[in-house]
Amino acid sequence: MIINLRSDTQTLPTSEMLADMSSCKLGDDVYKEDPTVNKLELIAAEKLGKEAALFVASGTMGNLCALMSHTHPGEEVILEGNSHIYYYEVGGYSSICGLSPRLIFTENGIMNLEQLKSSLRADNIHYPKTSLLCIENTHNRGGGTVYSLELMNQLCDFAHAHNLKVHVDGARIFNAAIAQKVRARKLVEKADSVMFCLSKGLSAPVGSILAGSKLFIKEARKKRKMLGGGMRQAGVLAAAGIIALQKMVSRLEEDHQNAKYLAEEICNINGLEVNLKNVQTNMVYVDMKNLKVNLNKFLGELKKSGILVSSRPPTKFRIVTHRNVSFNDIQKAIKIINSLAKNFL
Ligand code: TLP
Repeated sequence: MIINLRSDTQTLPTSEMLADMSSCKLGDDVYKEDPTVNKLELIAAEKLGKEAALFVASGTMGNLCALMSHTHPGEEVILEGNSHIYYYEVGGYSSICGLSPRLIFTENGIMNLEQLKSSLRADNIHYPKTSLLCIENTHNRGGGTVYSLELMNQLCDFAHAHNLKVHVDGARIFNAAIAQKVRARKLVEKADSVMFCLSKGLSAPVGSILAGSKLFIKEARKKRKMLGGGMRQAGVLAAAGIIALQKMVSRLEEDHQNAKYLAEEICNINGLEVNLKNVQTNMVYVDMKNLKVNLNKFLGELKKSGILVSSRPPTKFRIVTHRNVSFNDIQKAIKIINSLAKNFL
């Protein structure tokens, strides 16, 4: 049996999702005539406390539409140095949006107000115009770390006082909300836009949401079309998204508990290290630098034993807990990781 801890993107749709996907009402969403997509967008906007929302094919497309709608080519966007937009989105901020990145490097993905302040340069003939700040909450490469409500508000207030817009890459915004027991809409209240994924811990098979003001979403809809993301009878996908939003949010807490348990147990395994401080949601980054084996070989052996994780070279791997991995699976995975690590001490 495979225990797939590679990512929460690996979740499969629930049977309720599959049933609704085959029975929902459909139309052409490019004409805004798909009632199921329209319903999902309404529910999503309400959940995020924004005027409007747009169903997009992926988190990457949602972020891209946001960047394109908030900025103009030649401008500068402030990003955390390990952010998904910078690191994993094929450089679309540059090649498609024509933006230059101003990076803030942090220890665990969480930038503070001082770092933001010192990254923002005074107006000068030599510099590009800085027009956007992106905040990733939770922060993936930071370890699934969380920006607190207080910090979100501070960063947004500062950005707005300096005429920047704020976009939240909230692929896992509900994990961030649940981890600090606040409502997601509160966390993004001051942001101009937010993207979140239906296809991660929330278990929908495909799709993300971009939310913001009516005017912003009108622009983003146009950009989505330009990118080839006008999806016609997309209600078949949106139907699963509705269940994801209505029924799958509160169970994320279980994933967080499993991640915490797993992290603590891995800390007791000789040769493996986890920075427990950064285990705040559903991710665990494990450092195997003290084992006498290279990362590829170790992950290959894990795979042979039925455990899938993500490689984070040079010496780390990432484990993500989710709905399709039970507590029982977690216990099995710990045993397998433990006995494998022993071979390389
Ligand atoms: N993250 C994926 C991989 O791309 C790394 C994962 O397995 O975690 N923002 C954040 C913070 C993300 O973690 C991801 C996906 C995205 C955006 C992009 O979403 P998709 O994959 O739907 O384009």
